[in-house]
Amino acid sequence: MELTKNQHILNWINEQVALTKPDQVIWIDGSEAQLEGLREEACATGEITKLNQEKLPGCYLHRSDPTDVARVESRTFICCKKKEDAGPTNNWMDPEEMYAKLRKLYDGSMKGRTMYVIPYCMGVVGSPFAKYGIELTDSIYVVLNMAIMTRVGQAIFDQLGDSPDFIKGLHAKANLDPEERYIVQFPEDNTIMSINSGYGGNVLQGTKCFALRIASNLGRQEGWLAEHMLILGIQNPKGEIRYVTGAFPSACGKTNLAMLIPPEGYQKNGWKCWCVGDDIAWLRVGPDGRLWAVNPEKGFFGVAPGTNEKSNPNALATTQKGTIFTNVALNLDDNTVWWEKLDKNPPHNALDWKGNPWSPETAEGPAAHPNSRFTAPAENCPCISPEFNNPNGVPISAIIFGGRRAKTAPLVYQSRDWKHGVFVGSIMGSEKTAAAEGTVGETRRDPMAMLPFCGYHMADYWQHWLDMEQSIANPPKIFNVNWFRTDEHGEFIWPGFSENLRVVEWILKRCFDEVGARETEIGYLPNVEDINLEGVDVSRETLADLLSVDKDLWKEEAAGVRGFYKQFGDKLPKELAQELDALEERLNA
Ligand code: GTP
Ligand code: SPV
Ligand code: MN
Repeated sequence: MELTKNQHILNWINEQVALTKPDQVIWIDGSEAQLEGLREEACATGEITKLNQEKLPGCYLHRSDPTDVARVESRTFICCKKKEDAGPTNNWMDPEEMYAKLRKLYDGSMKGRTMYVIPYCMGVVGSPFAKYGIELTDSIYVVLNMAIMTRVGQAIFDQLGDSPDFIKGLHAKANLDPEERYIVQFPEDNTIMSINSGYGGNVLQGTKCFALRIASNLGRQEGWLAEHMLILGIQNPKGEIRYVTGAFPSACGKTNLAMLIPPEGYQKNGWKCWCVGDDIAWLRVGPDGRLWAVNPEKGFFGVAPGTNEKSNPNALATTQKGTIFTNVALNLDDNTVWWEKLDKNPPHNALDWKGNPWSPETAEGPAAHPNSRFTAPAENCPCISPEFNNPNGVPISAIIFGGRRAKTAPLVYQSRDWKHGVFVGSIMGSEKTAAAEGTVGETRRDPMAMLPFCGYHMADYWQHWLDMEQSIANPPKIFNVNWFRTDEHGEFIWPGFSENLRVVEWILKRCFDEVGARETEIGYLPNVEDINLEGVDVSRETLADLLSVDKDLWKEEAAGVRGFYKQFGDKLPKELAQELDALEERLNA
């Protein structure tokens, strides 16, 4: 039954139905009864498997097609009228040409299938910052995931009333042909179309497609920022809670930092951490001139491998009910899930992520795919912030950029000012992970962790960041961190995870003028004695090493950035060109 009389919505849906020709259309009202019916149906067809309901109540396993296990950047497009507006870092095609190509692929693609109409909201429904979307999909998996990741249901139609102001999304699994896979954003039409995929960020359109690629365009027009950032609240022994955001590339530690549990000594002294978000932040200037962040999502689509009782107990606890696991291993003995580094007891009677028999003795590959994921409700998280549903969000003291760098970047450094901070974000580099297709380990530039998610010209995006300075009377301070420096054996030097709070503590002290720093060529670095090492097995010498700046490596780095900047030509903001010149001058002095 139709859940709205909004003619803009009804007309658009009628067109998509005429194109894709589903056998039936089901409107998602957000009720538990309807979702439960869909879970049963998906279990019956094998699309999902019900897990041990005593150990993992409300949890299910899904295996995606083995050719469809990560975002596909090579098949992701920004289709605006002018190629120039998409910029050199996005794939582009003329919108008319793309629509024509897609129409052929979607034509009749839902014959024999059901179309589900998912009304969803990014942000708190009814709040001034909320944005609405409708995703049409032929995948129950997508419906169930969207119901965890976003606010779904009748309330969205009630809010929309007769308004045409919603993001249109069409998703069809079609035949999952990787050669005909398309993830397409039409920012000028507020439209998203994805086809021939059933995986994560490709198809849960509220997340990367909308809340980053489309929303980054809206933010530019409306004067705010849509960012690939975690949001974390840090409560100190005085009871003050200070908030930071962190932009690290995919699979570089956002979820882990977002759910950090303070080291024991810190806990004893009264430190607590609160998770507001683990992947996406929408940032706006508040009436007080500070930058305020909301998390537009309602759940976590987190990396499973590496998540364990020690590295991220909060994430593990979050996944113990109402969670959908994708591409992890199935332990056949007790019908639970397993992934690499969950514990030291891999199951001996298991199915791997492809559904093939797996045991540690005979294993030829990992049990779980390196980009296997959990989709878990944020409300399950033991450290979810009381501000999670606050429509105004939380005020941000620091913005932290970071990536995986084996050598170059020190553990932490602070930018000299906002402009230099934008420069630091723009030159972010990271070693590639399994979160996207391609060769793992290669270093690539990933400005602000937004390379795959910026929905317009990257140089215009930097200009927008620079312009924001004018409207933020009390801007957050900008930092860069690197948890991933390695020694001569390739082992991580810094223990990371909980211990990262020691670095965040220094960052917050800098924001509130509570600690000094030493000025270096690349920015302000901590004095070695200013990072608390009590209760952690890291010596002052090791810390000094982690905080060292190798000028030769940085000269190479600067040259690499120069090469990277070249592709932006005249569009590169002059402030960033000047920052690069100044960095090189300091290094050569
Ligand atoms: P996306 O969901 O893809 O955006 O990833 P993310 O940025 O949320 O990354 P996540 O927190 O899931 O971490 C990815 C991987 O990095 C996991 O295997 C973690 O165990 C590992 N990791 C996270 N934090 C640290 C750290 O401080 N040190 C080390 N060595 N590894 C870390
Ligand atoms: C990422 O790759 O940054 C993710 C996973 O968070 S996905 O939703 O698939 O983009
Ligand atoms: Mn992400």
